[in-house]
Amino acid sequence: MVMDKKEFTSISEDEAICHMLENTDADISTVFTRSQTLKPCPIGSAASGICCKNCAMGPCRVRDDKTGLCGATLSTIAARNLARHIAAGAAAHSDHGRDMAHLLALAADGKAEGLKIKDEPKLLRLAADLGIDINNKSIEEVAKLTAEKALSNFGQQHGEIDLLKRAPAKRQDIWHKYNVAPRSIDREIVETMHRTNMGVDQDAENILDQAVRTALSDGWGGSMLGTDITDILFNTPVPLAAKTNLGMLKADEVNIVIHGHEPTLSEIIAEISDEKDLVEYAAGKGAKGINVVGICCTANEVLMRQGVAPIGNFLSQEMAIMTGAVELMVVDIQCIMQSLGELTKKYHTKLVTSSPKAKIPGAIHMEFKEVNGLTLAREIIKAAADNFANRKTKVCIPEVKSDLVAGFSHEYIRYMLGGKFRESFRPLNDGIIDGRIQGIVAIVGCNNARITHDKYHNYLAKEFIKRDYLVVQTGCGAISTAKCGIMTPEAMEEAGDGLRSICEAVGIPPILHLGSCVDNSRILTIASEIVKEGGLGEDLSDLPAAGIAPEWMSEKALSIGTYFAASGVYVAFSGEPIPVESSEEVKRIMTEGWRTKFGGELEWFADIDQILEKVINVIQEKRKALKIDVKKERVLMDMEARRTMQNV
Ligand code: BF8
Repeated sequence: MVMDKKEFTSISEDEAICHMLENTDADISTVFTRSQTLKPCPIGSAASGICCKNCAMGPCRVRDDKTGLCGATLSTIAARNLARHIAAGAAAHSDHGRDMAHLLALAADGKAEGLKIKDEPKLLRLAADLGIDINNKSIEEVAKLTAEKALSNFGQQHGEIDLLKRAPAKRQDIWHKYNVAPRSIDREIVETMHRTNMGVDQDAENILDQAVRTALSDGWGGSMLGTDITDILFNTPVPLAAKTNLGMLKADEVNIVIHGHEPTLSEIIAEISDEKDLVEYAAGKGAKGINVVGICCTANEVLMRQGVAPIGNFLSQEMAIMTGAVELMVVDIQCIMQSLGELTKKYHTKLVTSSPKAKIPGAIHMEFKEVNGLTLAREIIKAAADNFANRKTKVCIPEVKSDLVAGFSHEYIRYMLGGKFRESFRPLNDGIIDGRIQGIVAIVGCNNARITHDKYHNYLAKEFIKRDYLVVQTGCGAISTAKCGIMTPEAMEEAGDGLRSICEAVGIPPILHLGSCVDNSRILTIASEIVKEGGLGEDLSDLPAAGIAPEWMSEKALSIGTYFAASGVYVAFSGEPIPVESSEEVKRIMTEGWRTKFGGELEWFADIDQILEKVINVIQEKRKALKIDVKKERVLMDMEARRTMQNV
């Protein structure tokens, strides 16, 4: 489909994407062209009703006061469908977390080629939180026990997942009071699938309570374990400078794109890509070097620890191939468009799948196993170099790139605020209490081809920092604002005076990149630490903080939004279709109902300015409740007056 040039800026805010669309043959199909011709199915909207396809008497499309053949009401169906989405999202994050725990066990046994434990203090902290006795044990023994305990959090039949204990005591009481504390990760996902099977749980609120329990098993379970273990094996991030966007591809080097979500193979590829023998191998094929770059959350993982350039987020993946400069794209799991298989046939790019869980027609499968990581990484790099001479088309790399600073973990935030000997969240709490920081807003999640690419992420981030809200980001949202050039300390120029004063003092950007989507668990940890630091209430629901997923598309985002709401945080989602639009009862349960029970809620908006206004109101109400809503003027010491007084 041929698009009008004027349309490009309404398709993406990213100049590099517009450049690619403008310079691509009209017969190339992309997610952007397909979004023009394939309209979303209206089922699910208030006017069209909702669809239940959980048994073969249907699918039943239910509207108004009608029911399905079995009598299922609109609210039951809406709650069931949402619960299944949440279970799928929680499964995706958690299965990734499980693989990290498995990897830790193998690394402890010396059976994970190319891997060893890099962050021992973090391992000891996780071991303590999992209740492991570390006395008289080697680091490998502790790692083995930690991995085993982490794995038991997935499959145990009794008790509850261990890391719930990281939440403030009051929050844990709320989860116990409403019986939503997850017993284990797999059990909650299985039970959600059971309860939403035909003729089982028919009470919308009860179904959504189970959805909450499942989402909590993701945020405080699978994702949190995934983040911690990734830090243990590959290092806890510290701030680093890097660059982003398609302009980071190099015309005269072998370009390898790592894409997906699992960090393991990609971390090894990035780490060894500058080894002499590999660089010489590439030189022998006519290339000046080996350039490893990333897309989506694999990119975020290796950016956070090695400074590898993210050349784009979810909607950039096809564009990277279309530059004609990518020798090889290696993908693992999640958010990988099937269109890549067909698209790579038109270019010289080799598409390599590496996970046994995700094969793609048209791709070469080179399977990653923990025992072959290093060997496979070498083979992949050499396969890319072998392909350098096969570039078919004229290379078209947009000259678009931006600087960024990433790599903020909760450990580093404590350190940067208090220094090595007095690390603490105190200065952050004080900044919030005295009003220099009005609140913390997490702007996270995907891109969605139904919304102008990156537009809402960038708009909201700029509007919030202007008003003195500290913005924290993960996932594709983080890559969006990085590409926009506002994830640098210099972006403090765009921040309000209060936030700017803190950014200046600490030397940080007003927007903090906290990592991949699994790393949303870092936000839970940071929020818990802020509460424990004192002065901002006793529970996560007291904090002047909120979460937004302005361009969401993945089921994983629904799980994230739900675990934040169930942790006491106000969450806003934008975009259409809204999955529960047709049921007023379900929308009420997720707003008023969850607010009453959990102190947080998940609300849907079609309009981005409504989100901005609502989030500001919610945070200002929290400030009022904490009695910190009056902005205190900071009085600077008058040294001359002080000297005069001392002389009197
Ligand atoms: O896990 S933000 S599009 S890449 S789902 Fe996917 Fe969404 Fe991007 Fe990372 Ni998260």
